[in-house]
Amino acid sequence: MKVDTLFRLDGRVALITGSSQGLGKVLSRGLAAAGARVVLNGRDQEKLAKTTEEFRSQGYDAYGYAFDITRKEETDPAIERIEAEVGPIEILVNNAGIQRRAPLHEVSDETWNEVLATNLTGAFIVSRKVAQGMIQRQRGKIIFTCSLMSELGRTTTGPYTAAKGGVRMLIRAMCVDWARYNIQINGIGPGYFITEMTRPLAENPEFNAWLMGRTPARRWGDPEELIGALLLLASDAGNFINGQIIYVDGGILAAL
Ligand code: GCO
Repeated sequence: MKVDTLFRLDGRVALITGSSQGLGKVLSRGLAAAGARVVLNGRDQEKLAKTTEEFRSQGYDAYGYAFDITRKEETDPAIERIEAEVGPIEILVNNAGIQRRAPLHEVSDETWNEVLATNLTGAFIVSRKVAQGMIQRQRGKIIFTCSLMSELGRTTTGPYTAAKGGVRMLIRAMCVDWARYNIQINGIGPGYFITEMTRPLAENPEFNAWLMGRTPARRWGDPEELIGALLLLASDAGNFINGQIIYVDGGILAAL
């Protein structure tokens, strides 16, 4: 048993959606450090180019493809271009997501549709296209960035909670349809990590006090603490793990 290479991803092409900033950028750096050829994605061309250049200056094999995962007419051709120009996608991380906080009775149709389109439907659109090649090659890894809201609600996060709950069951739906093709579909469930999405919460003393009491580890996570679970699911180490979510949350889901 060679455990020293079990978590390596040398030469494997990994597409990470929503990766020009936030958790997606950190996850991408973890995959690149394990040897993957990382394909970064975002809607903002300038921000994406800056992050891609940053990765390359750090010696990583990185590429940037700007497309909006909610628009099939952009996503399908972009994935075809990636597979033609970089190589077959062996690892897909469905990370792109948005958060819109408001009491549910004040949520507009537009906000609801925007959150569900990005956090759930967009991930399906990308996965369906990438899975076509994975099914042909009889191998692949699809990993979703889930959330504590895949399991529990928090006030003012209704659309996000509904979408992330849907992601939890989409993982299982893909598992039962695609595991037979040697495709492993799983999720990582981040607790609270300080990113562009959560910074307003981190800067709120009342929220911080609540979170420190609610988290058994009594602290925010460091985004790099997600890399271990990610590499387990993205590498051969996770070849018989399917339909699961690994929570990296400092114990929040273990506590009332
Ligand atoms: C919130 C946050 C959370 C985190 C994360 C927790 O408003 O409570 O945005 O949703 O982003 O998803 O797992």
